Amino acid sequence: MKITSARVIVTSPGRNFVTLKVETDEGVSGIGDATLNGRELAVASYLTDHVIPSLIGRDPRMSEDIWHYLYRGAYWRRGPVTMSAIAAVDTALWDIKAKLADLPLYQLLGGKSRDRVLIYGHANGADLEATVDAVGKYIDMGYKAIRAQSGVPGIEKAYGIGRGDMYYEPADARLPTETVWDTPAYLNFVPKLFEKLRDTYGFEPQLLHDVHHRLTPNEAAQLGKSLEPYRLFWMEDCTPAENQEAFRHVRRHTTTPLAVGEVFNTIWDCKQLIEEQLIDYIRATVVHAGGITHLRRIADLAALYQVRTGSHGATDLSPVCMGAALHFDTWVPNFGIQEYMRHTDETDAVFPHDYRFEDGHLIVGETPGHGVTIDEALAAKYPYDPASLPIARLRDGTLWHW
Ligand code: GCO
Ligand code: MG
Repeated sequence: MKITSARVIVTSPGRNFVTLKVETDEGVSGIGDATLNGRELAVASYLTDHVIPSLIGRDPRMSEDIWHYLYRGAYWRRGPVTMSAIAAVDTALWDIKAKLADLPLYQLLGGKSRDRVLIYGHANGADLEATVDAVGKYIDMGYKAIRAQSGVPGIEKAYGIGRGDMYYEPADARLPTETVWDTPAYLNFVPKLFEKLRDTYGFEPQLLHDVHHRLTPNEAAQLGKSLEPYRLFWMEDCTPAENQEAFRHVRRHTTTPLAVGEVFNTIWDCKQLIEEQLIDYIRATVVHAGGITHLRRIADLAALYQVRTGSHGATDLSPVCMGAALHFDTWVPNFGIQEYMRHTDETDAVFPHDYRFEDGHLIVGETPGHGVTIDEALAAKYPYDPASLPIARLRDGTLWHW
């Protein structure tokens, strides 16, 4: 059996997505997500110019060997562009493999470890009251776990208050929008938000919060401590994680659970965080961390240290990634939670899929493969629409972490 062709499909049904389609001489094809928000064409070129020519003629069932061929064979290892490209190939090959076996993908990983996948959605509001109302709406929709982000008095464009209620869109302009960040204003406000949320809704809903890398380790430790009475499910990306040792300080000072990893590409980015038990949840996901083959390595390492998974699932990860992630989540023994921001109707129409929302959970489909396809004729109607993620500066102009 051989790969006969592969191509990259760039489409923008509501937002940009990059998809790899792999075809074989047996008529079975598979697709993988390769979307890297704000850097889409870099991955498209990496695939088209460098990866696809080396795939033609290979046996698509040799997904492990192909993974290592693309990882080691490039000589230049790791990085978001390379690893998103490898992920797209890997996801497409698992899709093909499962179709050949006539099984839903989770069966090839080891079968179901659970019937349904706990998910969390994003409740956002321009101020405290609006955020409290937004959380209430998610509770009414059946959500069991909700991430709360709010506008902060004194900060004009706080992180997390994007366009759209049910989906989240931070890439808002051709060139990065400049936002201003004020750490003291934020640290004063966030505990008040969670106090109000617990007063209003009690302790049953699981509440999450994303700091989006904005704090120093000591500020993160302070915030974690001040949020302890409100028992968060997690505090996410509390400080940048390039220096994994930074989390020692945070960990030492707070029992608020820590989640990190949406920008990680490989097991090397999280090795120390996991081995020193500095985090509770690892947020690496299929598309940015080398596909199912590599995410499985990360999850297995994490399992040794009782770290659970909590994969990234913002709107900028396509339904193809979400479908593959749900097969992974349905299988992975040390599952924690899955982020789920919905897609627009236009996106859903371009990527028909068989997973479904029910009672605060997602249920994986039973279609052979990962259960997501692409309507290429429809995709062609939505040309690429360049958009960048914002940047953040401190009040004095210093470039900060967005
Ligand atoms: C999250 C993330 C996203 C990112 C986005 C960048 O937790 O969902 O922080 O909202 O900002 O995926 O493209
Ligand atoms: Mg995040």
